[in-house]
Amino acid sequence: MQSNLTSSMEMPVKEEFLKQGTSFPHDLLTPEETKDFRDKLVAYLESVNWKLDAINRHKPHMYLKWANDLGRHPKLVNMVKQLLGEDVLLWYSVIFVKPAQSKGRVPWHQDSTYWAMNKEVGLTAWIALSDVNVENGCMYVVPGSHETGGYRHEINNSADNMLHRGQQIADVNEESKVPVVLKPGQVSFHDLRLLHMSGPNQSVHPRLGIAFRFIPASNFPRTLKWLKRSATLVSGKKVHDYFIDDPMPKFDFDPEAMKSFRRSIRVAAVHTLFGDTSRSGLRKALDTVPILISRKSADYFKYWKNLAE
Ligand SMILES: O=C(O)CCC(=O)C(=O)O
Repeated sequence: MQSNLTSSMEMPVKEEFLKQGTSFPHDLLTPEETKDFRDKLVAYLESVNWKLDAINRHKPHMYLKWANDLGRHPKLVNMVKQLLGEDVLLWYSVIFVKPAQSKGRVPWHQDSTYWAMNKEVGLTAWIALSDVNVENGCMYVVPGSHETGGYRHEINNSADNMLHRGQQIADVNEESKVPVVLKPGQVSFHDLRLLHMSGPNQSVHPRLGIAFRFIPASNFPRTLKWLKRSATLVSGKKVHDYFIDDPMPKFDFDPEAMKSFRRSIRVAAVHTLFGDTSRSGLRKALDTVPILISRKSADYFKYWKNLAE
């Protein structure tokens, strides 16, 4: 992989990203910024007793001002623009934290399966706010796998699966997997079609990361177009109306932003459970039932509860 690029990305990085579907590590934050964002993330984690669920780790940039600042960080946006073009939407984010000596893991998957975008174009910028290495459960990627087509995902609802839909690909040839080792303040990029996974944290320190999902502004979800999802324009101009504009949180837990966030997760739940029109009714039912009757259903009921608020 490309070693340590700094402020602006050269053409070879774009070439590498197009060819490998991934590029890392890249220096993003100064040590001061890293400490500041890390302290704020840890304060948030303390406030939820380090218990992240299908709601409180999703789209934090919608209601935590610091997370919004991080997702719109000028240096980050500049890097993403070079990979996706001038007009860019930030449409999702996820806090990916593994407490010290925790079993949580992420099975092999392709993000494209659950992003369900009209075009398979988009990327994740995964920002490390602690050291991220093999011992504490860094991601592994299979470079080039973004060009090998869509894999069949099955549902695996084991308690240690950190993916809220429990999806996994069973038969990945792991020979060419590469660990995505990052220092605090660095970022990695992966294409939405790239095969990736991560193991448990076997170290005595938490692994702290936050993922921001970006798409070119021309892209949009192919599912349930009438039930609009929301996104933040971070560069250039809007080119369609398939997304509602996210309001910018003025401070953490800004009530107006919270209202939009609650709507956004309700909509995400409906899209997740019922949205994929590319699947037949029977396949959809077969995929949905294990989610509904699993331990994860408690999280989904919280989505429904939010419907009333
Ligand atoms: O943080 C991890 O270990 C996995 C992240 C991931 O699957 C993603 O960002 O798509």
